[in-house]
Amino acid sequence: MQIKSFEEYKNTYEHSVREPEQFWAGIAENFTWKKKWDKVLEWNFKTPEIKWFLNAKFNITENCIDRHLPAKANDVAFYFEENEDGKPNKAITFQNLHDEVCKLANVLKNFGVNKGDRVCIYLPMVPEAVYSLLACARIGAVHSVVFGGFSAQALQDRINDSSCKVVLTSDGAFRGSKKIPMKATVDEALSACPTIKKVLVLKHTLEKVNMVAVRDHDWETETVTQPPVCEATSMDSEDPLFILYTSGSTGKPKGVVHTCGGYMVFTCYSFLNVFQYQPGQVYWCTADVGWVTGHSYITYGPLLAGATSVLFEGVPNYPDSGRFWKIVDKLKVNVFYTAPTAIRALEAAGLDFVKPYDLSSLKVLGSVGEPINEEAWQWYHKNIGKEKCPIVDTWWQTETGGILISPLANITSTKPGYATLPLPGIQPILVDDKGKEITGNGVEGNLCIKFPWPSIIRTTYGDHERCRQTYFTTYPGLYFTGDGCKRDEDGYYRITGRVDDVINVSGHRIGTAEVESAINECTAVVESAVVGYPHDIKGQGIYAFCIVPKTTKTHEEIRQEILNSVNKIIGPIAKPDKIQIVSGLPKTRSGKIMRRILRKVAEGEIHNLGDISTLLDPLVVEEIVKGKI
Ligand code: 7RM
Repeated sequence: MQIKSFEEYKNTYEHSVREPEQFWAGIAENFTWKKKWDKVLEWNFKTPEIKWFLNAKFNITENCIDRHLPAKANDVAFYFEENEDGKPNKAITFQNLHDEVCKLANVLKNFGVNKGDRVCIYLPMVPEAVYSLLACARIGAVHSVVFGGFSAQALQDRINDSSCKVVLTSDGAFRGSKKIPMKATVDEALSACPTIKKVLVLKHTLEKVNMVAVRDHDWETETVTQPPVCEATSMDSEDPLFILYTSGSTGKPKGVVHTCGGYMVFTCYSFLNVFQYQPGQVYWCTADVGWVTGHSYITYGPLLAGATSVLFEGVPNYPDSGRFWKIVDKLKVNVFYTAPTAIRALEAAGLDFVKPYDLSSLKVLGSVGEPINEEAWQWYHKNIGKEKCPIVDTWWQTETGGILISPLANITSTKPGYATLPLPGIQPILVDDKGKEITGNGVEGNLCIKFPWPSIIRTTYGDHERCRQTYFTTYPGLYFTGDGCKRDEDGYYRITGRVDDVINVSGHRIGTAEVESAINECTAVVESAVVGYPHDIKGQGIYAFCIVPKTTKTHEEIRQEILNSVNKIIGPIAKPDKIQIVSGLPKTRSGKIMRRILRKVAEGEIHNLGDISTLLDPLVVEEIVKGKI
């Protein structure tokens, strides 16, 4: 499955476009199927309906675990590095992983979880989080992981949207020097989640928690008594594997649905090729399982490839900003995959945190989540990779399931800021705002993909029309990514950022509409408009313009109310960095907020606001510019 040279990449790519079905069937041959497919692909981007490896039967966990046991039962699947530095290392072998996943799968079965049922996972970055995803997959339950930084309200919305039956959680989470409650948040969420029957609670921070009789159960007590075997449920290729909620430009987050077969084939193939992982190497992706990167490149991709990974519970700057490099040195990490926001934060902390550690084990560096600026790229290349490690700048989305555009390590020559070239099977196309294809090189446009790949989104949970509307109607016949993109003279792709109302804060996608609706819940605020602005560390920060009528409250009191409301409705990750109180917003005569103007103000481009003549009241712009924070 691994491409070995640029020549081979070009030939493989050409083959994958000419004969996609034959190409992907060849890749799919590398997995263990109980029954092979009758047909490789059926697709229609209009409805949309996309099916890969039709009627094939298998279970992804047998491919992640059981398949490796004869040769590597005692090889390490995960090194677990705790939040607290200096704890003895926990090494989890493939056999251990098998046993823990089976025990947990048995608990889920005893809880009445059946194939197709939804299970919500709300856990910190502990091995049990990985066990949870796999235990669901083992019995055909659909996991819906909710990132631990989301609030009770956000958790409740997600549980109810997909009517989950069970929640897997812990007493709390460590975050640097702090302990964060999780069970208490679950309790609050469950005050209005009628479909939840059982809650399994892991003891982790050892904070006292409230256990509701009949509903809540202790993790350890339930799992220890289970046999370490559990037959893997036979799944159809197109049975759902998981739901993962993600933000878009409008409305509430939508549940992106991925299915078993195509997702398995693509995450494994992309993992092996992008990182050029070699047997025996140690791979570390610093993402959280709450995001798609943690699904595809901590859990499924590496395990399918039989890789040894690092699982890290902590944060980059605790106990100090050398933590990542200390772990790289200690575990002799060969492949390191992180986000630009972390790189920028560690760059700002200074080289004194890098110098004490031996980073010579590193062979490949990766970046994901947002555009990487040239300065961060160079710092990473020079100070971490010592100018000998390629940087794979991997572009992809929750909806794409896996990496679509990226260099293949040591095969594709890299360029700072460029995701470079599409993986085999990926057919990107740039279109103008009217949907006309922009051909040739040295051009820029909206990034679309014109042919399905195995791990493309299948639907948005419970609302197929929303999936169609969001991704397949803007440019009929194409999957629209929501990203702007350049194709340079060499045909290399450079993703420039979202062209819709989505803000990317530290690699986390946040919809402006969601933040606005949370702000508008404050009684003091009558209307708000939220835009992104360039932020040195986070990539983008959140700037909120809020209309507050005459009040006796101070600005600081109102600011606190707004922050509390966002924290409560979405979570701390969506808190605005800047809040400006205004008496009006720039609107067109038809009442549409002109975000273009607000974006410019937030960026500090106050002298070049463009045409404001169509505004209902051009004077509000003057006031907004004067009040800029
Ligand atoms: C994997 C992930 C997706 C959005 C996507 C882009 C941005 C991600 C890159 C990137 C430039 C990259 N999934 N994005 N990777 N932009 N270069 N290498 O992040 O669903 O959470 O976000 O993130 O805007 O549309 S995601």
